[in-house]
Amino acid sequence: MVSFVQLVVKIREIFEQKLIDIDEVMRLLASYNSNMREWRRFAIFDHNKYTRNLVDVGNGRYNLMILCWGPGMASSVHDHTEAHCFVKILDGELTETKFGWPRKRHVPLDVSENKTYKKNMVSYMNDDLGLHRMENLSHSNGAVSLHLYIPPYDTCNAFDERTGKKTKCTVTFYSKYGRKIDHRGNKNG
Ligand code: CSS
Ligand code: FE2
Repeated sequence: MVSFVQLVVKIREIFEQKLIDIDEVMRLLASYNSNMREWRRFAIFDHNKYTRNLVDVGNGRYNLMILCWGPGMASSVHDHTEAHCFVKILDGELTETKFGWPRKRHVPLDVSENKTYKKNMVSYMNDDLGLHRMENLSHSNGAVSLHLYIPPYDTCNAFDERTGKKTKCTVTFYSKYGRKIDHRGNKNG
């Protein structure tokens, strides 16, 4: 069994290799049994919006962050700009809704899948699988998730669910390495 620190170190080791083995990363993330004491210094919540908290950038090939979702908070519908996206639930639950890419203008996006991830479960997403939204449907509990993006993910596109209209969004951090940064976190994504 790995600790959170060992997990971060093992992720660094995996990304010293050139090729990414998606199953290997999934297995590694799944092997971590979430322990709040180990990651809570990164888990900084905000009342207004879910937060992104940077944990590690490794050798520059990826970024690893903890997202904190208050009750009812959701991401936009977004793409992953050619990055692999792994999500491991550290606490609470998140529901993912997948959509197809917009086919025509001014038409609602098609929902392709809906799945709730519970503590310790791992999901994988990339642009070939379409778009998604992540949300914490709980009215009372927060959720905390660990996100690994390869390559590092700094811009993305958000989509209006009703019209398919696309807007650019930037990915910004609420804290880095456990320290809050002084501007307000992200707007979208
Ligand atoms: N992409 C979203 C979270 S769902 S993968 C974000 O970073 O805000
Ligand atoms: Fe995403």
